[in-house]
Amino acid sequence: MRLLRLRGRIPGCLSASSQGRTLPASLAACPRIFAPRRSFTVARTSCAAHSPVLTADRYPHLKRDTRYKALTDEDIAFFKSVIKSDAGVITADRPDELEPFNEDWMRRFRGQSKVVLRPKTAAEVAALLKYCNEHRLAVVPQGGNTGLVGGSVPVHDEIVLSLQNMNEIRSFDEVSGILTCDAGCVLEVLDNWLAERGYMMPLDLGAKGSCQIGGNVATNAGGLRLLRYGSLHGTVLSMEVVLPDGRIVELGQPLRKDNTGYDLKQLFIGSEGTLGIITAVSILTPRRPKAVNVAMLGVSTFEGVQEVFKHAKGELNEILSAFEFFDHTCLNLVKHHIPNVREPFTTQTPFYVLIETNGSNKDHDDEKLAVFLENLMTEGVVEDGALAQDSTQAAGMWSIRETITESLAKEGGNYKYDLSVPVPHLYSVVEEMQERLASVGLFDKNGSATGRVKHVVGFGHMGDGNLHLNLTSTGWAKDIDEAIEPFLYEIIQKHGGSISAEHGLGLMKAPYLQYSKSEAFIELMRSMKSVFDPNGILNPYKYFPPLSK
Ligand code: FAD
Ligand code: 2HG
Ligand code: ZN
Repeated sequence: MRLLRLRGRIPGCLSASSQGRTLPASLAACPRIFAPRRSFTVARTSCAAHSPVLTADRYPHLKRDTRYKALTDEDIAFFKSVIKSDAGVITADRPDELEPFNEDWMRRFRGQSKVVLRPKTAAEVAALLKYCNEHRLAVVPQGGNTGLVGGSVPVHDEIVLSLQNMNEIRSFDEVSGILTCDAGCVLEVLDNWLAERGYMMPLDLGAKGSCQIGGNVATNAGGLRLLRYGSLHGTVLSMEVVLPDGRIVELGQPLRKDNTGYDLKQLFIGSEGTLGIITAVSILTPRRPKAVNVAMLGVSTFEGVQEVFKHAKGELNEILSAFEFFDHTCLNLVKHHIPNVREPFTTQTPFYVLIETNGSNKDHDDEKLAVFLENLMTEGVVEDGALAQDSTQAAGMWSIRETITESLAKEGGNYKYDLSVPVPHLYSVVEEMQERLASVGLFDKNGSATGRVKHVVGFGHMGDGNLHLNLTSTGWAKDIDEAIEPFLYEIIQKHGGSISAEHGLGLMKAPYLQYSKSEAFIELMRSMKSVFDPNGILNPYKYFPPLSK
C-alpha cells in the first residue's frame, strides 16, 4: 500500500512511499516553505519598454466607422459641465494620464482615445451617455482594465468612460449577506470589507486588486472558486444600468426570489459593455469559511489529474472550493520570473493540482482531507504532495497558481486562449496545438524553447472544464497568428467546447463567434443590441463578428 510520509529536502511535503503511514494531521510542524502572499494589484506587464502598436495599425481591416462623430472642443466643454472636478475629465493635453486608459493589461491593444470621463454618480453617467448618443460619439466602458480579450480599450478614438470614481458601498444586509455597491468598487476592496463582517465575495481572481465588480459582471468573470460558489448568473441579484438614451434602469431588486417579468440582468451579465453601463450591483455573498485547507499535488499524467478530481468530488464533496491545475512549464516560468517562489516538491512531475477546501469545522474537514489524501496515495494516483499548515503557506501555494499569467506575460509575445472543453479532452487541446506548431516548424516539442513559439502551456480551472492555453513567442507575427487560428477554434468545435469559458469575446474572439454560436443565435444577439443601443455607440468593433459585405 502507498502511504503518506514527510520527506527530504523541502519539509512539509507529502510523498508517495511504501514505508510507514502518516496522515496529514500529523504534519502540523511543517515550516514555511513559500514566500508570503503578494499584493494582487496587477501591475501592468512590462515586456515592452515602448508602447504597443496601435490596434488600428495591427488590424488595418478594422476601419473607423464613419457614422461616429469626431470629438470637438464643444463636446469637452459639455463633459466638463457635467463632471465638475478636474480629475473627472482627462484630455489629450495630459498624455501620461490618458495613455493607460488606451492600453490593455497585456499590452497587446492600443487605442487612440482623446478623452477619459470619470463620473461619480449614475446621474452623471446618464447625462454623459445621453449626450454621446445624441451626438453619435462612440464610448468604451472601462472598469479596472484587466480584461484579457481587448474589450476594455478603444480601437480608434472612442471615448473611455471609466467607473473608477464610482466606488461606494451602498448597503449590506448582515442577515441575508446581500451587498449593494457601485460598479467601480475593486473586487479585493469589497472582499476585505466583507471579511470584517464574516462574509466574502463569491468570486475571486488573480486580478482582484485591480478589477472592478462592474467589470466582473460585464465579463461574467469565473475565477478560482466558481466550482463552489457558482457563476455570477446565480449570485448577482440585481443591477442598476444606464442605457445610451440616458435612462437609469433597475434590473430586478436585491431579492433572492423575484419572478416578475424577463430577467434582463442576465442579458447584461457577460454583455461586455455593449448594451449599457452597469453603475451598481447587488450580489449575494456567502459566509467566510471558518476552516480553509490548501494542498498541492504532483501528478504524472493528465488521466491522473482526472482521477484526483473524481476523488476530490467524491471524498471532499461539499467542502471542495477550488480544483486548479497547471503543467510543469507553468511552474518553471513562475520560478523563473517571480521572486522568492520555491519548488513545492523535490521531484518535478508533468502536472500539478491545487486543491482548496472551505468549511465550517476544521476537524471535520481535516478528517475528510486525510481520507482523500490517503486514498490517492494508496491508489498511487499522485507522486508527491504538500499540505499547507498555515495561512502563509496556503497563500504561497495560491501565489504560484495566481502568478502564472504574470510570468507568461513577461516572456514576450503571449498568445492567450480561454477555452471550455469537456474535461477528458482538456489537455489534449494543448498537445494538439504543440503538434500543429511543431509541424509548421514554429515549435520544438522537446522543450528546448528554441522555436519562435517558445512555450505552449496549459493550466486553469479544471473543476469547471476551463483550460487556459497560452503560447509565448519571440513576438507577435502573422504566420504565428495564422498557424493558431482558426485551427484552434476548429478543434474546440470538434470537442464540443466553447471558444471562451470566462474571459469573453472582446476584440480578439469576435470574428470567431460562429465556432460557438449559430447564425440564428448571433442574429438574435444583434436584435437585442439594437433594442438597447440602437445607434451602436457602445463598445463598437467588438463582441459581434463583422457583418459580411
Ligand atoms: P475591464 O477590463 O475594464 O473591462 C472588461 C469588459 O467589461 C470590457 O468590455 C468593458 O467595456 C466592460 N465593462 C467594464 N466595466 C463595465 C461597466 N461598469 N459597465 C459595462 N461594461 C463594463 N478573468 C476570469 O474570468 N477569471 C480569472 O481567473 C481571471 N484572472 C485574471 C488574472 C489576471 C492576472 C488578469 C490580468 C486578468 C484576469 N482575468 C480573469 C480577466 C479579467 O480580470 C476579468 O475579465 C475581469 O472581470 C475584468 O474586470 P475589469 O474591471 O478589469 O474590466
Ligand atoms: C487565470 O485563471 C486567469 O489565472 C488568466 O483567467 C488566465 O492568463 C490566462 O490565460
Ligand atoms: Zn481563469
